[in-house]
Amino acid sequence: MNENKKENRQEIEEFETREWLESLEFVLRNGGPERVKQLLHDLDTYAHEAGVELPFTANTPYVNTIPKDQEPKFPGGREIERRIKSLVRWNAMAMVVRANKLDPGIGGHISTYASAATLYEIGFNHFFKGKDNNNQGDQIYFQGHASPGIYARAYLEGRLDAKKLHNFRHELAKGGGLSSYPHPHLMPEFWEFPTVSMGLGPIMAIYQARFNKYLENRGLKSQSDSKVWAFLGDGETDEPETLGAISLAAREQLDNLIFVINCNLQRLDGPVRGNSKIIQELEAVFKGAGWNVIKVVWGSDWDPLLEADKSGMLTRRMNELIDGESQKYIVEGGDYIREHFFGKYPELLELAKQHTDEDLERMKRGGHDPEKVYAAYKAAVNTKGRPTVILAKTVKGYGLGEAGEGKNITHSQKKLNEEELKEFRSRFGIPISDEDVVKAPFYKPEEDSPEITYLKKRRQELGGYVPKRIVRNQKIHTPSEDLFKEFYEGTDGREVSTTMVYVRILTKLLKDKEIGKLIVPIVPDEARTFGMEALFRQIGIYSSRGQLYEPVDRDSLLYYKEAKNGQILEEGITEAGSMSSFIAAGTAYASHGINTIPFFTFYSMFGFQRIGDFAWAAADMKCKGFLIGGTAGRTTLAGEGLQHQDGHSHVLAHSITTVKAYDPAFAYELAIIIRDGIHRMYELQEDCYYYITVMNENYAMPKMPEGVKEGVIKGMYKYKTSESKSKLKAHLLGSGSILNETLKAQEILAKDYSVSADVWSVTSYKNIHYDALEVDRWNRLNPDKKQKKSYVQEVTEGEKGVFVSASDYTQILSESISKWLPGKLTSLGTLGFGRSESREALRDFFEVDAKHIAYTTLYALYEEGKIDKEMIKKAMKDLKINPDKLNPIKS
Ligand SMILES: Cc1ncc(C[n+]2csc(CCOP(=O)(O)OP(=O)(O)O)c2C)c(N)n1
Ligand SMILES: [Mg+2]
Repeated sequence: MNENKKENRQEIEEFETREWLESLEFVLRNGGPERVKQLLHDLDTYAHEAGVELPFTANTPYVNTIPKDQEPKFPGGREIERRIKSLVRWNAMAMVVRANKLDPGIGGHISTYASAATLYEIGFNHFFKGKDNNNQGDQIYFQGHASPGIYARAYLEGRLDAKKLHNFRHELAKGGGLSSYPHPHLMPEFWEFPTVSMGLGPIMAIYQARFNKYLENRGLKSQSDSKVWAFLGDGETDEPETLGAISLAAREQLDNLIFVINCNLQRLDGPVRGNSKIIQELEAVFKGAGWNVIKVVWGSDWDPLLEADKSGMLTRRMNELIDGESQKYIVEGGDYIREHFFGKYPELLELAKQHTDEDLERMKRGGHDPEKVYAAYKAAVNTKGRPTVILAKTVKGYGLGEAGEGKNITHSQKKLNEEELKEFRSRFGIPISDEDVVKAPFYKPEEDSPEITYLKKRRQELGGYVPKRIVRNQKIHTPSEDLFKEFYEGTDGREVSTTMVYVRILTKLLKDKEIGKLIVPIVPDEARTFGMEALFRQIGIYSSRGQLYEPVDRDSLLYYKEAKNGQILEEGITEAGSMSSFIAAGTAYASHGINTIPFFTFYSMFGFQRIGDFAWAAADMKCKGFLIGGTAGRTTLAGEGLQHQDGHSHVLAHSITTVKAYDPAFAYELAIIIRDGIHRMYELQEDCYYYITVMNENYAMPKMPEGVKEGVIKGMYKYKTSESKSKLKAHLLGSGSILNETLKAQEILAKDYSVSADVWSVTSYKNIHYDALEVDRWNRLNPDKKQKKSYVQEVTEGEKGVFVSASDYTQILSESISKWLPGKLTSLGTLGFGRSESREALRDFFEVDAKHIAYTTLYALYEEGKIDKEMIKKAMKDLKINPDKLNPIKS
């Protein structure tokens, strides 16, 4: 094609495009959006039939979803809200800068909030509902790194004083400080949801919104128009947890859920998607999942340009833009924008002619424009039948200017020099003198100033301040001992597993008049593994749609029953999702004043190991309930091998101070622990949750001996004193089903080696260890007072002989209590990788079976000089201990 022809062609195409667009505009004006949709659909079909395939795209153009003419009228005072926002910005910045001046390296974040200020302020002034007057209120997951802005607002509201702000990140200072991020554990009257481990907030918000509907559908809570808001970073969407459950939110039609993604295009190290566009990527993902997507890309100053753009070139240029370029425009300024953005096409240069470079530089992104953000929120709260995500384009470090606006270092910026402070002050019009500005003082106008009056009034009208954690549940009565009696009686020789006992306890609790309806059984597709399938029919599986099909097993007694008021949360294969439900149910006592009691039952290896970060967040949130680790124990779960056999979840649970962890052996122990758990958490209102491992080995459950309840709860008690009166004395500590191995060892030792060994059941090394640490500490700090004894010291006082422990968990658990025992402890456990093998072979391999326990006891006595070498050698032979066997720790 020669140059002339090419130009000609181009002209024709431009003319053609213009004509088509004008026709479309005509149709839109006369026939409305529905007619346009129909026409485009027909065109698509026609093109398809003519062999023209349109590439699949879930994207709309890179412009605002809500066109200018559909924006609602902004009901607020633009100017006063801008002034309030500036004050919050200043104080948030000052808080971080001061903290770092005082204590370099203490950290803090300016840039996240700086980018999100408008997103929050529109929420605070117009949408977020509080819980005053017993309103249900909204549940708001604030982005963790934006906490300085949330504190700064609470300061203006008069909820936090300057001293508290001064002690941001100095929580141990006199009078207390402010926690770095949202932590209910540290600020229980302020924060509700811990969000700073990225990805946890969004998925917890999804399951929270679903749980709210569950409560409504089950009649436990009245219907409300409360919303769950989750504010998150664009970089945060890389976390698998963030996007991992979004299809559930759409499937469940969670129109009570709103995600606001602050697309400042940057994460910590640099751009989120320098080479493409994060907003477009997320639009496609959320749309594909069935969400209502609202893009807020451009501020109002772009509207006249878009309107004047008859050729569609501006939209085309916007579509071409990539995030790396957008970021560069912020740093470079107006002339650069003119040259590189508008300069690409002569039409656009022409379009921008009316604007000075300063104008171009000042043209806002959508997320900084209150009217655009208001329009998006308004549309979101009115959306029915699906969740909404708002993708708001912002600038990281907005307003920091040279100090870090849009720069790659901005995330970690926490110091501003004098010039930068002055610039910030002037830009946001804070009345602080040049002289004072270097000290970055906090600034709050008088109580009766228009700003404070406006802000307080708005919050009053919206139901009070947020965030605010309010606990408003009533305590419940622990079910009576009658319910548990059958478990104290034993099984009369019938062989059952602790898993079966657990399911029976759960079934009985579900039938209890007072608490039955409050129980929330949660399973990630493992109900049949644990023998819980009878519950399907009995209490139903929750489904917001009921059951629209006839289940294949309808004729059977235990059919798969889904129901709108179903009680079980059958989550499918998602431990993260199930744990999020557990957290929603276990914190409902606070968020809704409803004492739901979750029992989340899972494969123990896929619990703490898989979702440990959630377990930590649950404790931070003061969550209650029972985590039940099923098929537990590295040697008790036979056959499944390395990836399934759990021998360390109790070690992981040990690290969370408020978790009560138990590894019970017998039916009565389990019953005592669960009853005590309900009592502590829901009657005494202690902030803790339980982790209990249950195993699948069947054996006869003994009758509860007299006077053991306290020991079961505290963590250990003597279960069986040896009948032998031999001087060779030993104590065998056993837990879980390995307790049976210690009982067998006790017999071997008495019969064949004249050793008198007492057997202790240890239900919780964690409890014993924590108690001993606490007593030691008290003694250390109170040398003048009468020194105390820890529980383990009390119960073992005066016991002679050696101690040998064995459990299906790693050695470190029992070793944690060794220094408080009156004799030397040798610990047997299951450190190492699991194997696919029989239970018997596994116990031999890990050296936790009866013969290894007996042999180890004899060796310990030999070490003490109580028996001679010959006897040891003979025992080794008789007990068939192979010294050359594989070392489980190294193989
Ligand atoms: C699980 C987890 N990994 C890493 C971090 C450390 N971290 C804190 S903020 C941040 C970047 C956040 O970027 P983005 O989500 O885009 O938020 P922005 O600050 O830009 O709003 C990182 C990596 C964290 N808090 N949590
Ligand atoms: Mg970001």
